Amino acid sequence: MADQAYVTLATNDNYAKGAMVLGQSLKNHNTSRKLVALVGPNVAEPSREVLRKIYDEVRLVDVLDSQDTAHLALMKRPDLGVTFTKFHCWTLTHYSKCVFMDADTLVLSNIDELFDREELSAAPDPGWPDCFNSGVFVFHPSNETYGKLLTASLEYGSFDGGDQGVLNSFFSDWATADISKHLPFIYNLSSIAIYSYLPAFKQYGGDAKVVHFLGKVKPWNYTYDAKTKSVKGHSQDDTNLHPHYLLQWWDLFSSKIVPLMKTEYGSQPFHSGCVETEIHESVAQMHVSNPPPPPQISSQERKSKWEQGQADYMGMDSFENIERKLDSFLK
Ligand SMILES: [Mn+2]
Repeated sequence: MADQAYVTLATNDNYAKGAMVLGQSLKNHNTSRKLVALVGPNVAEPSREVLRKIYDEVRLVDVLDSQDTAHLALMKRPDLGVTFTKFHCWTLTHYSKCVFMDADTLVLSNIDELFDREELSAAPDPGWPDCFNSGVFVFHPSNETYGKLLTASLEYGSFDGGDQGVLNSFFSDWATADISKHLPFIYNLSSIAIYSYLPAFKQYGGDAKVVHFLGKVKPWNYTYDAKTKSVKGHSQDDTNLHPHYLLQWWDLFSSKIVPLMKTEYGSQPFHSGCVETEIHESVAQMHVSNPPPPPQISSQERKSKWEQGQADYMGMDSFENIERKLDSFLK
């Protein structure tokens, strides 16, 4: 087991928070594998120190500073910086097999059985199920594969601008060649899928093992009141994060991670996102007070917004409301 590891990537201090929660969630579920965090140069030293407390190995990946082909590749395709940083996971050749997990994922139960799978195993992407989602995948570190991935990036670019596009082009037979490389969806459950197929979520959601907070707004963009255990919305709420998983993320972050950050940051300020009602009463009040109610929209308008993927997930189209409606149909 010592030659197998979970690997994640944090490119800034926000994603570092995600990586901290992810690592802690893997530990809470007693993984027997090693934990590796790749960090970019923009992650502050106290954040790296917190990561070192949770992860067995924290590795700085500075593509700009590297003497390898990634540096050359980056000069030709500067837009693919984060992608090349992610591909560095293939250079961890002191491990025979690894599971990569995005920093915006959260583990809900032990998933060590993923190491029974081979490269490249991943779950379908909810938006285009013939593509795999690159938020969770099993791979074999290899400098040769790493080199080929960089070459492929330069040659063909990325059809979605990120690593998922490159990886799907590179492992192009994933959809058809070997069903054992299709991870069940419960290893990479994204909220967007919950809303697009709610009855399936009601049927299978309880088996979820990994939640992936896909989309622009991430758990760390919210604020959290630990006293009332409530998550407060983000003003530009185009989010589709499931409130139940969002709360789980914040519960872990506020109880296990924030204390570590307080120790490492010391007198240096850092953004925890936690609302401390007792200490800064007036400031806290501003954070917890609800935003003004949105103007009422017609059901036609609402329908077209929904169809454009702009559901009011925290309000009228909240999971609870949809569930209530669905229950009334199913009765
Ligand atoms: Mn992600």
